[in-house]
Amino acid sequence: MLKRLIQTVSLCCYLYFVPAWSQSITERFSADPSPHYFQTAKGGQFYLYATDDASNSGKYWDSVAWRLYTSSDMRHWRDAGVPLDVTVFKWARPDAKAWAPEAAYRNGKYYFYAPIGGDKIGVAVADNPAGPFVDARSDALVDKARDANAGAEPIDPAVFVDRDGQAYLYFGTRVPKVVRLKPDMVTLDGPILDVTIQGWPASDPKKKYGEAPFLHEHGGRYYFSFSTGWPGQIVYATAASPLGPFSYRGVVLDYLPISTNHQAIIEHEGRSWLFYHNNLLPGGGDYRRAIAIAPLEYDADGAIRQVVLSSN
Ligand code: FUB
Repeated sequence: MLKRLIQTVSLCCYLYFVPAWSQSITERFSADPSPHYFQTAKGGQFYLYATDDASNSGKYWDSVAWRLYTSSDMRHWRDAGVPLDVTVFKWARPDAKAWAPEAAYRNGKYYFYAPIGGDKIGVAVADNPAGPFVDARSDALVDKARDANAGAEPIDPAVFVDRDGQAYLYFGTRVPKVVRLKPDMVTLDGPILDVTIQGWPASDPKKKYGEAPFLHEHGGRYYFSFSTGWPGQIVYATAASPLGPFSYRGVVLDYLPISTNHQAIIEHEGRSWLFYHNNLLPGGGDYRRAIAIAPLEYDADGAIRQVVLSSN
């Protein structure tokens, strides 16, 4: 009881004194956060890859470049510019839309998973998390026209590397997909599978998978979070394996007044954080989104406590 009271008070103080954390990270419109803590020869820091809403038309998510932000403390973020754009992939149209990115580290290399044009996912590689990135293949890693069971819209890649070294790629709208990656991180290993989620609350027909799959592990459980659609509530399910089957558990973040949402969850130095996007920057809206961060907490039974925001 005392522990819970101390946690609640410290969280309230935290939110009161650092309101910007639950608002917008930067002054630039960006969305679909992919946050990572990477250790390089220069030391460790956070790298946040994003869809760049500041360079889209304002009428659609039609930017052709991704954006990178860095931070040593998650409070102060530096705009580190464009880590890559779609022209890195010679097989892609130069005007193809660049959507929700993902990054991963393995064996001294940094990998960037790039959904392009709504029907392909490319993968680029670099020696440094800020780039320069080059195409790691000569074709797409996932291609709707080529790969069986890639789904109607292979977008929103999310990579999870398990403790045993096995890497998994999650992606897709409307039907969540998962496929193993080979240790090279740039080759699919086996068939693309549907992710199974059981136990949806029958009372709520809006509870269905939409987009933004994300997998993390906590306390030996695998948490599969995602957006329910357009607009999207961020919900989660858990399983004993990264491949599922997952059981629906509850809401992480309720609907915000914006057409999409897209989350990521990271743990650093014993604390957990939810990254998402909102419309709170001046001039913000469905195509002018802004990334925000909020503390994330678990109950003793592993349930995620719903994040309740003071605004939006
Ligand atoms: O940024 C374009 C799309 O909006 C992303 O792929 C989805 O996750 C949604 O946030």
